[in-house]
Amino acid sequence: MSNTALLVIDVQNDFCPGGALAVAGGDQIVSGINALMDAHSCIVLTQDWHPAGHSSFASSHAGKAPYEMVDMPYGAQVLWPDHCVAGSQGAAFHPDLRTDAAQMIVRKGFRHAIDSYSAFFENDHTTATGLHGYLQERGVKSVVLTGLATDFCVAYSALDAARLGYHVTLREDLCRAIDLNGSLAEAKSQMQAAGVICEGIFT
Ligand code: VGL
Ligand code: ZN
Repeated sequence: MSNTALLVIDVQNDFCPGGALAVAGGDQIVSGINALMDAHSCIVLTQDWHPAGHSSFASSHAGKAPYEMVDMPYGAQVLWPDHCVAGSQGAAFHPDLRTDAAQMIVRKGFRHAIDSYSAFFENDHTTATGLHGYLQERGVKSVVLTGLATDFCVAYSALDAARLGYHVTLREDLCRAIDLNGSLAEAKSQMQAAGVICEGIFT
């Protein structure tokens, strides 16, 4: 539909098997996302895009290990293995993703001191990426979400999209999750409460 955008979140090498922050089965969604592109006239890709030494990396915090938490000025932050360093092979899209079909690529997480899971706002929930303005100017009213990871960047994007007033559909079969300490169940209940429609239940 012409007022619907397909958002493909972070289908990058580092989130696929063999990558620095590999999501189980992350590569299995690529062909389905490629096929779904044929049904959309507005296609946006996002790319997690961190400077070396980013504050979300455990390696930037003395004595901290990946998956531990720290308090940042904007709230609690999970510490991750170094991943998606701008310009690296790990930050590149999965080689089979049809990047040619996308009209817009949003890079996020490029400020040293703040992480950005959502395609719309950084983790302070205030600093905009510019995607909302782009979608508004293209007359988009609905978004369909796919990509990695269901319980972090996809969920944060879905929740922000709902808050901004878009009709939001999550293609759960075209997403894969990290599932850290119950984060998938938590993300799903938050998305359901926000009115996000979940389609293509993945079992
Ligand atoms: C993501 C953790 C850190 C994601 C990005 O794409 O879900 N997760 N950076
Ligand atoms: Zn990241």
